[in-house]
This record gives sequence, C-alpha cells and structure tokens, in this order.
Amino acid sequence: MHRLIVLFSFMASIGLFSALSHSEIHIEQARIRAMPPGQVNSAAFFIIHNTGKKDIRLTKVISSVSNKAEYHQHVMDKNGVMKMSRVMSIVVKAGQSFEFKPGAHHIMLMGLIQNLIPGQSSNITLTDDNNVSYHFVFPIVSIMATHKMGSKKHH
Ligand SMILES: [Cu+2]
Repeated sequence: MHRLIVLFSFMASIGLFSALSHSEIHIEQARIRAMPPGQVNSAAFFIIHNTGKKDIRLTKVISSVSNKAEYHQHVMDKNGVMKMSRVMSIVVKAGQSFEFKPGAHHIMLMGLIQNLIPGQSSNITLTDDNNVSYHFVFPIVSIMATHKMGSKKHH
C-alpha cells in the first residue's frame, strides 16, 4: 500500500522530478527550541543547502507542533531595538546555503499545540514557489537564549 502511494505521488509529480527528489536540498543543524509549558511560541533553526542549479524560493512552512509557522527575521528598528518581522520568502541560491539562527532568520512556530520537550521532534515541511514540498524532522533541543535583550552574561 505504501509503495502504491509513493508511486502515485511520483506520477503526479513527474514534471517536477528533479525538484521532487531531496537530493538538491538538504539541511543540517536542524533544531527547535524547547520551551517550558505554557509558552505559545517557539522557533526552529537550521542551515539549508541548495546543491541544485536553480535558486529555490521558499514561501510556505508548516510544523506539526504549532498552528502556524512563518519565516521571520530580526531587524533593528529606529530606536535600536531588535524586533522580529515576517519574511514572505527565503531565497536559497543555486549552489549556496542559507542559515537560520538565533537572533537572525528563523522559523517562527506560533500557537504551540503541544509542549516542546527536549528529546522529542517535530515534522517541518518547507514549500517553495513551485509548490514543491520538502519534509524534515527537527529534534527539539534546549537552546540557551543568548540573544535575549539585556543579557550581558558573556561580557
Ligand atoms: Cu519570530
């Protein structure tokens, strides 16, 4: 049965064969920030590599642990305060990488539907502007909030 489903999705996507394969997109250092119970949001970080010959524009993202997920960045506002804002698309250029990391670009997980406990994982699906989806499993880990405002711990 499983084989049949794979065959059907292959046939449906035959025009997109090269993009269907994950071989052109891979990720590393995938992680989701564990959160204490009661928190409504979290974030996911990773490095994505595009080994293909075409730029890939990611436009959608969904996760299995939140109602909503968005691409975000941190930007400095006119008062010098770091704020998050939504990014409508992320371009991973052909042959290049793009890093999502704390204090910079991240996947915002909004409206958590379960506790994020270290050792567990979440499915995250990235979708590009050709409607090709890339599925990944992100481990949930505890990440120190080193970019918290006002934290001068390291100085
Ligand atoms: Cu955010």
